[in-house]
Amino acid sequence: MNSTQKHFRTCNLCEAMCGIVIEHQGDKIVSIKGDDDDSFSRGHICPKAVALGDIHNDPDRLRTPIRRTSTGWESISWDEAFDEVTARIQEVQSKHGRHSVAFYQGNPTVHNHGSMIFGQVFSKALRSKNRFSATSVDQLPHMLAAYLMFGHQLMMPIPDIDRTDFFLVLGGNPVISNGSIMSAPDMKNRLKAIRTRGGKMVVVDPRRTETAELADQHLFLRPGTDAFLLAAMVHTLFEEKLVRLGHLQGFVEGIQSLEKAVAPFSPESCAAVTGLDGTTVRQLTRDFANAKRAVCYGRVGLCTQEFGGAGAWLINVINILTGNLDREGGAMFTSPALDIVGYADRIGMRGSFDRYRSRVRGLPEFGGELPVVALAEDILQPGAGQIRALVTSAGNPVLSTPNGTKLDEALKSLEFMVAIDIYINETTRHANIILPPTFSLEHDNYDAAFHVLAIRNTAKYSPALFERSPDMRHDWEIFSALAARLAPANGLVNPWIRRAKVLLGKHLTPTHIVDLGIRLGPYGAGLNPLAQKSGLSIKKIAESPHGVDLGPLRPSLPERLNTRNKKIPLVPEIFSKDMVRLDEHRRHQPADELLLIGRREIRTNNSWLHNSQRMIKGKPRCTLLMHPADAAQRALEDGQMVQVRSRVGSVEVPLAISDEMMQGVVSLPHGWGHNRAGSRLNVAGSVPGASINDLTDDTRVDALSGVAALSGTPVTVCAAVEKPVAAE
Ligand SMILES: Nc1nc2c(c(=O)[nH]1)N[C@H]1C(S)=C(S)[C@@H](COP(=O)(O)OP(=O)(O)OC[C@H]3O[C@@H](n4cnc5c(=O)[nH]c(N)nc54)[C@H](O)[C@@H]3O)O[C@H]1N2
Ligand SMILES: Nc1nc2c(c(=O)[nH]1)N[C@H]1C(S)=C(S)[C@@H](COP(=O)(O)OP(=O)(O)OC[C@H]3O[C@@H](n4cnc5c(=O)[nH]c(N)nc54)[C@H](O)[C@@H]3O)O[C@H]1N2
Ligand code: SF4
Ligand SMILES: [Mo]
Repeated sequence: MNSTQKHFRTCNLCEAMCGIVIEHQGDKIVSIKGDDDDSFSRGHICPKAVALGDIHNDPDRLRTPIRRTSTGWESISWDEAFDEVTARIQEVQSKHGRHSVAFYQGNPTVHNHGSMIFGQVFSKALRSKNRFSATSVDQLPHMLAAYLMFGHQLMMPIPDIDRTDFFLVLGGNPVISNGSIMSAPDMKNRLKAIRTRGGKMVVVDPRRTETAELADQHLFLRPGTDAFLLAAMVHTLFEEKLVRLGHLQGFVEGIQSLEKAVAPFSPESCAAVTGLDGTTVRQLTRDFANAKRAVCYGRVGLCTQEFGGAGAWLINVINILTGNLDREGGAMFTSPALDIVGYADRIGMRGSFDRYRSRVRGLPEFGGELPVVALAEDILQPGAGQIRALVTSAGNPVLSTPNGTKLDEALKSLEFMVAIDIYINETTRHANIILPPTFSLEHDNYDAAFHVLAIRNTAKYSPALFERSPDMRHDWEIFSALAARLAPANGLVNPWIRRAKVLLGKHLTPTHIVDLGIRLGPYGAGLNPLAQKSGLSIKKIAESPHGVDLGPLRPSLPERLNTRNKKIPLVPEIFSKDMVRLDEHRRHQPADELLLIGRREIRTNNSWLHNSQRMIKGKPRCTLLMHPADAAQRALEDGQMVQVRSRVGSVEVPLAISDEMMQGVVSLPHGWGHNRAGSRLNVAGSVPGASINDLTDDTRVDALSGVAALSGTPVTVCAAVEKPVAAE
């Protein structure tokens, strides 16, 4: 019998980067626990970590490429799969043009340095402008604000929660999500520590969340109105002379235009829209401005709304006007070992906006991608430039993007679809071919994205735990194989491709590329072989299996700014224009409907952990939360099945009555709805739940940024109609 061995690595399921220790006997996992010696997580994990083992061993996980036939799926070889995929893509591109093949990348891409780097290589080889990703149902507004204000889409300021005295949270629930765009393990204790050291936390959310329960103050806000609250706060900062730029004084531009832009938004004039009275908003603003070190932070609930772009911009504005940007305990920038931001000039990843638009609705491009709310219509509506084929990778847009039913229909009409995924799920079941990559424990890991978005400067490298079987391929190898086949046919006109081709020809892995980046980064010794011992490299980082701590975040402005004049424009033009739209919106009378918002739950990870029994056991969690008064008004009882209906569809779910909801607002988690025929998710299918995105509306969008407006979807709720029992 094999002896038990210990393997240390980072859990790559969410953004928190917890250190884990996996005890195993040969290829059998004995346990997955928190690594007490990890420099960042100090032993903390959440209940999801064990799902790494469950997915690894899941009999439903695909291990060879499969092709759909009239009688079901058949296994095929990698070469056959690559050749067929390339031939079909080329056929569609030559018939209908390059842009007729679209590409969608989902969330796990960012948790895998291989797919992050080589997904780009593939995308360049495809040469289609119809690129989409989960960004446009997520953090797009923050990236847009970062691009326009700081000159780089990834310069999203990170709340320095370990040192702040005042943490203002809008539309985030870090106690459950474990934090997003503020990577740090053990979020709950870090938040508790703010109060222990005499600081304050205020949560603004239409639901009294698990995070709100830990806060000093929780404010119920009408969904979709954060931009009004924030504009009113900025208005108050000016009116009550609370603006203190401090150390930012010399490099902030446009303060007068800002004052003008927020002039119409007194707290009193916004009260009817937000549901928060003027006195409360003024006091909140004073508390924030007078705190020694404060930071304002907004996440998914703030981003995915009709004024998501304005909301993300105003958060930066508040941190700047109170002198809290780029200072300890405020909103700071990382100095990561792999400094993607610092290389901006060299690799040209600064960002871009509105260089072209989506075909049917004319929604703006951001960072080379179009908003995913446009995907279904761009497939369905005939005409020049129509999308006729799709490549998906690490995504499940049928469950994760608004009006999933419409996208589901659209996918059926494609001439060809290929999915790079480990499961046959609600989206990939439409593919002609599925290419399954290795899963987490079979490849090495360096969190190229999340070290850039963390609350401390840290670096950690995890080697693969298990050797993949020879007939498996990593995500990056799949992308690389497809790119190598596609690029020559697509003319190789793009210099990127030429460079990529050189890379592909050699045995250059994504880890080599990361290593090179680290050596050339702020802690590296460059390429001088004699100096290698003194600087960071993957090898050096790997010598510390519990991670390398590079210290707390440090002030870095104005040097780190990527704007041309090294100044921060407080009011980029598109935002001042958007304030006019915001002002007009105020005159819209709120309809007498319930407003639907989302939620996350500790044992979920978007749509894809439900095939682990341990993640779904217990009482049903896909329930509609409703305030007692709203339930009484509709004569609804706790636990009964209700029908929720929106403009685009309806679902049936059990009702859970709770005063944690704001009156007039209901909440349903996302990522459920595993009842669509043809998926192969046996465990998930046993507790399917319903998909909130069969209710969210693809026509609801932030017209400025193109992010989906998921928050505040108008719905009606009534008792579900008993289905008549079919006659024998
Ligand atoms: N209503 C509503 N909708 C939402 C949200 C919400 O709050 N409310 N949240 C949004 C957010 S923030 C996000 S990020 C999106 C997520 O949206 P998506 O990324 O589209 O969906 P996921 O559920 O994360 O699907 C991930 C897919 O990747 C596969 N996968 C897992 N690991 C790997 C891997 O290593 N390689 C490959 N190739 N595949 C892998 C899984 O099997 C699964 O099919 O959902 C969004 N949708
Ligand atoms: N357990 C678990 N953890 C996860 C994930 C998961 O699916 N499950 N997903 C991961 C991903 S991809 C991401 S992006 C992060 C997201 O991380 P978070 O943003 O922290 O997660 P959410 O729980 O979606 O928090 C959104 C909050 O916004 C509130 N809200 C909704 N509408 C509004 C509004 O209009 N205004 C305001 N102020 N609040 C509103 C909701 O009630 C909710 O509490 O979580 C990550 N971590
Ligand atoms: S908090 Fe995130 S990184 Fe930590 S164990 Fe849970 S899923 Fe993994
Ligand atoms: Mo996300």
